[in-house]
Amino acid sequence: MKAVHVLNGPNLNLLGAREPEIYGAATLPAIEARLSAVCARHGLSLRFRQTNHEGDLVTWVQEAGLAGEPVILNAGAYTHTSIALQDAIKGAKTKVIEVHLSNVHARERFRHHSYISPVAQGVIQGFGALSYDLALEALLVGAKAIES
Ligand code: CA2
Repeated sequence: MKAVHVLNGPNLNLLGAREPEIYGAATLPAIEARLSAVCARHGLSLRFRQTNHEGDLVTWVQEAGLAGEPVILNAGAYTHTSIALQDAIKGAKTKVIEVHLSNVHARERFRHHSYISPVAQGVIQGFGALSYDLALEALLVGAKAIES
């Protein structure tokens, strides 16, 4: 693994600016900085991106798949709606960890269903910004287990 892709969906650019009681106070650049430092320590590069457009996420998942690189994905509200994203993950045949800041099962019913979960390696949610760190840790531990 050379790079880790962290892909963020719609409205996550607002992180830290609104609804801190649900999503916490950390901003997306702060999360990126933390993950980037961890990746650097492991000789990996980090591709950290956010978009408000579903098709961008599809394209970026495809890119990661072609490169054979793992993805940490917070698809935001597209988690609950996007068959296109599920298809992209299935086709990419690369490791995808689904993350959420909030515990979606403790929220509205429409957030309980995820199109990502059935095709993800695992799901980490409810730990605020720490969900991203835990997902990266899972990838790194997983990669080490394969090496040894
Ligand atoms: O908990 C998560 O990480 C979510 O993926 C966040 C999505 C939501 O639709 C999912 O159900 C769960 C929403 C992201 C919106 O982010 C905002 C951040 C700050 C202020 C407003 C929106």
